[in-house]
Amino acid sequence: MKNRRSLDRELRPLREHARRLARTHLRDLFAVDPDRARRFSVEAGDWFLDYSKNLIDEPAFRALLDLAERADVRGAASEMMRGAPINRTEGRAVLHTALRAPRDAVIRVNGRNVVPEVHAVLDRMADFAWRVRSGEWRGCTGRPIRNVVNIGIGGSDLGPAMAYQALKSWSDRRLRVEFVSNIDATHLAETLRDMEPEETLFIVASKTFTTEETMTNARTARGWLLGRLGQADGAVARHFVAISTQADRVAEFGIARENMFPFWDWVGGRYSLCSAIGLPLMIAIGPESFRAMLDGFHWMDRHFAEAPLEANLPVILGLLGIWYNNLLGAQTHAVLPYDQYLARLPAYLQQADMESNGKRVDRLGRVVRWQTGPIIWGEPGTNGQHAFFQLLHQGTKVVPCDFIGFCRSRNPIGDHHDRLMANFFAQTEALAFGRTAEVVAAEGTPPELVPHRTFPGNRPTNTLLADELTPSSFGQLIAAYEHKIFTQGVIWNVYSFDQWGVELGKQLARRILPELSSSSEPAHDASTNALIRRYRERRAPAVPPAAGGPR
Ligand code: G6Q
Repeated sequence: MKNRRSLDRELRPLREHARRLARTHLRDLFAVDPDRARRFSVEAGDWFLDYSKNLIDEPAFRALLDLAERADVRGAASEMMRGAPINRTEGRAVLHTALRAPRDAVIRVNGRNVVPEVHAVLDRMADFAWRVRSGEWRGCTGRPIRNVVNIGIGGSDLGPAMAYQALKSWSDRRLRVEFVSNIDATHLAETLRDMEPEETLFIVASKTFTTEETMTNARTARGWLLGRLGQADGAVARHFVAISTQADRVAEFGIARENMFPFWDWVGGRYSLCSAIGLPLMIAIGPESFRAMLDGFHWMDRHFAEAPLEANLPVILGLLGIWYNNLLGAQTHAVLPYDQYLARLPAYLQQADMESNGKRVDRLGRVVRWQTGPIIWGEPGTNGQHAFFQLLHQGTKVVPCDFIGFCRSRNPIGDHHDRLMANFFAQTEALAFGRTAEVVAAEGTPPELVPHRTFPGNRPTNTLLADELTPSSFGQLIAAYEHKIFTQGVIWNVYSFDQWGVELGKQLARRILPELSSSSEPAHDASTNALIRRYRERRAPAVPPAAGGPR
């Protein structure tokens, strides 16, 4: 990838467009161009993106495409997809696209084609998923598995947890699938509360197999299982499997090698859903639906690599994000899925986006003089409408939003879906066009209320619409966001695949942990010392997991 000099200079040609468009209104842009909705929309696979309700016009859009051209987004994508070590601060390739490549693809890391290994693991996962789903895989007392509990955090949790919820209507309802991530024992305790250990399978998902939260939860779960079954370590073989890159640490924990599903250091945590990290999802929805999801991801990978920039859905999403973030002063970006199944998508994208592009130095280590990743947030519609939409419509901040919806519901009951979608369309219309003071006054509104009831409009939105939420359309959507994030990282000239910013807090926590139960003076700043002392005075003694742990 090119180490470019300065984005500031590259943004110059766009600033004039931004100034011009900041003085216009979406109402005018639509009025002067009857073809606008068609001109600013694109179809990619199952997805239709209407981006006409953005504060852009043809010259501004062209200038954005030029920016992508100059940043060589296409070259950078091809470098990533052929296995170059683009994660330079960690010295690694970034190959989540290889996880969904077809069997006959050839993608080399250090000269070795990784595709056969990827498919060998997928086949093993499929075999295991089938055995659990069919009841062939049994617990140590001979009972079939009814509960699957994934223990992982961050990238080893958010992806499969979000996807499981998204594709729940494709899942085997006889299985209960849960995701435990928080080191707060409440998460594990509440999850295991009504579960029978004989029917419970734990999946310990950790790339490094050292993550404090995951290992603490895994040890407590093991204590719970062995304590409740009154058995020795043998039970672990029937009730624990692992997903990791670290075979030795997995073995040390007591999980047999044949019960470990590997992945590779060229898979970043937050990009790992398509790897063995997807095992709980595969068990839930079955190997066939999982493969359909991978095909969806792969379809979008090809589109990103091959479609011209002006018709490239992830590139367009990325450029629009740059437009607001770097030229029109937006600080945040809302993701608003109008589908309850996608309720966790905003949380998932928070990690994908903010951990990737929440960076303050460029690829040469210099502090950047431009804005990088935005704050991502959101909730499913229509819930958000009764909460924070007030600010979107009448607040003082620009919040570009992605509205994501489907033409058909997986639960076509009564007129729910039409009502949901009427709101979906109404919101982007209201945000774009608002309601002028004149119209509000003409409706007979008392003059003193007119300002309160006026909607300025001119608030930008993307509409992403697909026919139906399927494993494939879901895979396409997630891949589109991955590549949007990649596009932006290239333009901001930051390294999107490391996350050093999570380290300092972890180190300090390791130092503080022994201080919480010690009587010697804590050695921090005055505020932290006082808080630690206060906690010490009030803390309760711990209960050992096997004795009194969960339950
Ligand atoms: C993701 C991050 C981070 C990671 C978790 C879990 O990109 O690297 O969220 O996934 O810290 O790490 P382990 O899988 O190693 O437990």
